[in-house]
Amino acid sequence: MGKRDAERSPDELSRRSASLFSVPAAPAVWRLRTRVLPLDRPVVIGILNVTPDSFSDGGRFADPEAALAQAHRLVAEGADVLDVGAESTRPGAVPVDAAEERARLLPVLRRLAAELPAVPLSVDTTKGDVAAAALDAGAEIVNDVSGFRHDPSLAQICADAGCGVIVMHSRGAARDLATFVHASYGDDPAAEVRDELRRQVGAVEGAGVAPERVAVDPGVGFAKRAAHSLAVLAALPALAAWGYPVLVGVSRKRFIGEVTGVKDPAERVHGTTGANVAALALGARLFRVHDVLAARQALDVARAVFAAGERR
Ligand code: PMM
Repeated sequence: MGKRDAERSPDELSRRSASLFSVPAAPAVWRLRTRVLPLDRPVVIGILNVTPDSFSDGGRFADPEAALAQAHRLVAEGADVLDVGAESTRPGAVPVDAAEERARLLPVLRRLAAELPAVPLSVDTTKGDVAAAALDAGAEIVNDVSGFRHDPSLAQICADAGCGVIVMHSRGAARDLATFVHASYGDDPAAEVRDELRRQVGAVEGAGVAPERVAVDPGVGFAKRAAHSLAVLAALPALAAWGYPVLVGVSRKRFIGEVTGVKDPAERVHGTTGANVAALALGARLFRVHDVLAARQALDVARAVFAAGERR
């Protein structure tokens, strides 16, 4: 049997606690359509919603010029990737048809690809033909909040394009995704989420997407009450152990409002920072956020602390 903690030297104890923060299975890179994203530093993904009705910044960047200005600001603040979405998942949001989604996304994606060529672009869509057009316009990543459940053509399109894919856990149809309609779990919500996500990843890889192009996301707030979101975050090490890069999207979400009592999503930045730093310690490497500057600084400092521990 091992020694009791009281018998360990302070050095031994701090080495052990530093190793709590290193995830052996974390891959070194994530392969995208035309490039490779290093994962040795937390990857900050800036959210660019070109929708009139996103839950926390709805409407502000629907105009392409405003969206471009916001994109430049996010990159100046330290975003490594931009995730551009044109369909809100907000409960009660009006569904957007593919033509409308393309019309909102493509002008912005084309301009971003030309003006910020060093920044990989992700498209947040559940529709195959929207993704195909976005990839043509320069996107490197497809981020599907349905976890490739809604459109059977999407995984094949991604396999053919060789793009990065984000497979997020969710349940139900588009209108229910970010609601509690399907938020019933047994004793171990995180294990249930992993089982379902495993199947979603299996389907994506079955369509021909290479494993090194896959990132996984437990889908914080999607068919999850606050307790479920906290449980899936706490269980991130088991997800990271699969060996795919792990993404979390905690930014300004309702569970943060419930923990902090902050009602206005735009004022949840400090709670978001807490969740992101905790997620980094538990194995996440990709962080989808509205407030890039806060995430960049907090995650870089947290990583520097963990790295100093690992060098000892
Ligand atoms: N959350 C939202 C939208 N897209 N994508 C991924 N991969 N993970 C998320 O958690 C996620 C997402 C909803 O938030 P928003 O309306 O503020 O964009």
